[in-house]
Amino acid sequence: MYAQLVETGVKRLKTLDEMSEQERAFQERIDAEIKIEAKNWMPDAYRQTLIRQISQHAHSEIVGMLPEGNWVTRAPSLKRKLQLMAKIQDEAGHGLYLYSAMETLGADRDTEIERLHSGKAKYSSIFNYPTLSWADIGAVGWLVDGAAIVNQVVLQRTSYGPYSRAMIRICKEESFHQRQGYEILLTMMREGNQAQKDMVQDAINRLWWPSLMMFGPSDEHSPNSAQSMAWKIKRQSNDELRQRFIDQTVPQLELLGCTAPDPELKWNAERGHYDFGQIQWDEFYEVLKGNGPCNQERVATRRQAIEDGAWVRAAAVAHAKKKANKNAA
Ligand code: FAQ
Repeated sequence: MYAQLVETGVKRLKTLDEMSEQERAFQERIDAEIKIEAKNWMPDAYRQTLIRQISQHAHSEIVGMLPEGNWVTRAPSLKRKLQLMAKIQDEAGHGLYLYSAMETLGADRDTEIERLHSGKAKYSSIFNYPTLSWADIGAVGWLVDGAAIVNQVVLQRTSYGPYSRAMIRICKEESFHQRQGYEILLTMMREGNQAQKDMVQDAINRLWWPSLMMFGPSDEHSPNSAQSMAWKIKRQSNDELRQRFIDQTVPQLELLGCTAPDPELKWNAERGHYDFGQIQWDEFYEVLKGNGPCNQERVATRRQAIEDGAWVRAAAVAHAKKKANKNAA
């Protein structure tokens, strides 16, 4: 596996002969499926790759709360409002586990959050699309959480212990999110009027392709994959996971009685997978550059939240200090 990656990797990887003794011992530990823990020696590039991926992942969870928060005040019933609020709170919790996992690598949370607020740090492209109708909340749960789960189930086996353990906990909660989203859409399709059914199809039309983009660029254009696979940070490639997501989602789409906005989507019996059309990678890279429909709004909202919450943080610190002084006295 490693030798093959050395041959085909987008970035050339070091061969075992080119590695230092420490690097070789590290790679052997990875190959033996022994988790790397915070106190273990690790190559600086491994540490930096994890800080990059985990911080982007944490930012995605936190920014991902915003398109859903848009519908809390307009949820169609008390039950739906409670479900949505619980889901959004779960996403906040996921962000916190992930920032904590990132901190075990020596990264500073405030610095990374500042990078998000200055527009330098990435977060998942999907959250730069708007949620225009209630059906979008169903589609986000079904498609966006569905794609996140396919990616995260594999990350439970990632080589870095704290990230892997955070993923195990997160995956348990994500499956509830996906089901509540699908149930919203199923209810609209089975019990709704024509306008509500049209809303579901419209939400799928807009969110289908951006959900497929969540898995990242195709393997031959993914600069980080070869090294991340060799270090077993990533266990399956972007394209493999995208295909798995499509294969498991199309039957659910059919059960809804809806279609995907992809005329080339069809079962290929020979491959045992669905074939699908060309992803618009220009759009993906534009969103990454900050030019998606909601990039500016998302970052501005996060910045405002930090400013608005300053007094709460100050009060919490003052309270903690007072308590510590009292205990010391
Ligand atoms: N959006 O070489 P690769 C969720 C960047 S959680 C933005 O393939 P890599 C829960 C990539 O960072 C969703 N940027 O990179 C929820 C890299 O940039 P850099 C988040 C993207 O890291 C649901 C460059 O492109 N999940 O949804 C994207 O090996 C509902 C080259 O790409 C995770 O973060 C993208 N879609 O593979 C919350 C999972 N794709 O830093 C609320 C963990 C790629 O070199 C509501 N992350 N880029 O400048 C991963 O598995 C990986 O980081 C990938 C990308 C697969 C996302």
